[in-house]
Amino acid sequence: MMIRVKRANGTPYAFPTNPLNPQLQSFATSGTPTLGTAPSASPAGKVRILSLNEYMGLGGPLEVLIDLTKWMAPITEDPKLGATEIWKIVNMTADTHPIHLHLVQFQLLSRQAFNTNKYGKAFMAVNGMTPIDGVHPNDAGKLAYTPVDPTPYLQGPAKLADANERGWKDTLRMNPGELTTIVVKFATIDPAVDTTDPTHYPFPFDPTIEPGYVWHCHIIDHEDNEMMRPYVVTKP
Ligand SMILES: [Cu+2]
Repeated sequence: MMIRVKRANGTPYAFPTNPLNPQLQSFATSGTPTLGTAPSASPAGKVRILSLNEYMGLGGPLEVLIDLTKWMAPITEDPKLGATEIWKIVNMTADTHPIHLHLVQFQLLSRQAFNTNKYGKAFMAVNGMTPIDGVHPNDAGKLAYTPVDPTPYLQGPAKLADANERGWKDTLRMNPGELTTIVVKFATIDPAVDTTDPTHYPFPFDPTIEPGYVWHCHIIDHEDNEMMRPYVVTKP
């Protein structure tokens, strides 16, 4: 469903522009956001390869995890304030997960299927099968998650966003057997914030202070069963 908000006098509402987020401007003029495909702007942002995992026991799944990593393990996502990052999230589980990032809004770039068997084997070869807690080596002798690039395992064409998900999102469904790629700028999308003022944060507050933020699956049984990770925004 599309909702169009008009002024009281009936004339269309003109979106204000935001120098930090030109996508918002293109959304206003074209009705559809035009997304960049590479990190841009200063400071340079990272491309991160992340994963959604199910830890299986003899009787079925025991835990769902992000990066095969438990909630209490040290922080692995540390974007710089104001940076644009690409997050490639590989869903290795059998379920769709509504993934939610605190603090920011983001946009969907694409979804693409991957060979789950072959990718799973490559992933397990370097990360093992048991959760990583950052303290005790898991069955691959690891204390930290090692990203495995899904590119060699992709299948079929990349799919663009559905019509109902072409705006700013704070939660997005990530389907099983698919790589979901999002673009996220660690800045506000609120055009009322004067982001050209050098004394101003890209937010009306300082998001780099402790304890930081989280990103997680929004299914309550999943988020309460470790499908959640802390992240921090660092000073550029
Ligand atoms: Cu979930």
